[in-house]
Amino acid sequence: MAHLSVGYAAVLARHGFDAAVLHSGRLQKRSSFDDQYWPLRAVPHFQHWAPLAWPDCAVVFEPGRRPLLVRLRTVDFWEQPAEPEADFWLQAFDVRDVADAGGVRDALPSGQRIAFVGDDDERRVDWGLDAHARDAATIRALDALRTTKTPYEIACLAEANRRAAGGHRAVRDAFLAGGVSELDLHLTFLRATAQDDSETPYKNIVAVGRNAAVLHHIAYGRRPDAGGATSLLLDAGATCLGYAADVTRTWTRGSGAAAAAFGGLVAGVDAMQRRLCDQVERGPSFETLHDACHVALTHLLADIGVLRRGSLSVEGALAAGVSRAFLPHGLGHSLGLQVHDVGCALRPPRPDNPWLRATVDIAPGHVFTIEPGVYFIESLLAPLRVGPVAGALDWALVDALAPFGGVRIEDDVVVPADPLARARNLTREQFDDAGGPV
Ligand SMILES: [Mn+2]
Repeated sequence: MAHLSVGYAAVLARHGFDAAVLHSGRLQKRSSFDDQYWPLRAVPHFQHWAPLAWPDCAVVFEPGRRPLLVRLRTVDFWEQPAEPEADFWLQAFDVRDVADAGGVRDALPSGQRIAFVGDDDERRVDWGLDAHARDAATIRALDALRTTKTPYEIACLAEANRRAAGGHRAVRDAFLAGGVSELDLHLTFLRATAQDDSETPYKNIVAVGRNAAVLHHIAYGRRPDAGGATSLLLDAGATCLGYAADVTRTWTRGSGAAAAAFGGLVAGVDAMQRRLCDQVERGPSFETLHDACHVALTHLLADIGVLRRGSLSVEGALAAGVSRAFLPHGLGHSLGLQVHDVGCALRPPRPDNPWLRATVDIAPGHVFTIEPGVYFIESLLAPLRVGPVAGALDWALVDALAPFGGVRIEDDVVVPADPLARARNLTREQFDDAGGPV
């Protein structure tokens, strides 16, 4: 908290503010035709101070004073927000509980240059703050305070990974036993991690077989699988005090040549992913690592026979976009209070890396996901099938692997301060299971 106070004081001074008022967020209606609301997704800047997901609360920060937490505790016999999972952090605050929105406004400072930190402009107006209070440059500077994680934040991310790992183990076992639907597996994850669906850091991706080629497959199948050779891609996380784990594993099941070949692909992506995690070090830009991933993937495609040996050089395959047809998304992204965290994509990626979410020069304390994959997405493969390098690919093998959808392996890694040390892998230290044939 002292660290945060120093950072906020410097940003406010630089941008001409005397204080900051942070809004926890407002409940969003599920439909304007009804009076039901989504659970609150708190404003991450507010959560940076206070892991509290209650609507319309405020943190007031004034340099040199203890931060003030204004909690809106309405008397409501319909619902009450959940208690936070811990309350040790309250010691750092002066806390004022108020019973209505007017009470929140009365508790806020006035007559100073105040920065409003939140995404709800109506609330800014309600709270009597003028339009200058909402300043994009100030928000960007506050975002930058979240790029480098403190030991406390890394401990939260590690705990989130421990929780997610338990869910992955339970889902793996249920999938390998067979006879379950994607929805069953999703519910298995929620039960094993004691999370409600709205509490997971992002919607679980649970994709059996061909569905793994839909990168964000969340329309879960209801029918139990009929057994036989197939795959499961599970991208599912957990949180600790607002901090997210983002973890993906891919498992295969069953026998036969295609299952064995897909198992080999999973093992190959796993080995490549481990090497990429070991290359996470201070200095180069994240985009350099993303480029290295495409070189490694091109070699992997040749190793498993998708790219015919001797048909095309690595450079030729890269220039023809072969690896990009199998891996359209970025190698990873920054991780913290947001699953796609702030501060690491201040410059846009090169045009040939359109979906890359992190371009920053890698520095100690940054936390990234490393999540290479290989997918059989027909809309991306179709141009290759008829293009100038079509003959360099074994399309019979591609078509045999396509029913398995794809593979992604994703860990959360911390960039070490020591240039000779390996990056800390928060996921593997909890869960060293990458899938592969069983
Ligand atoms: Mn991710």
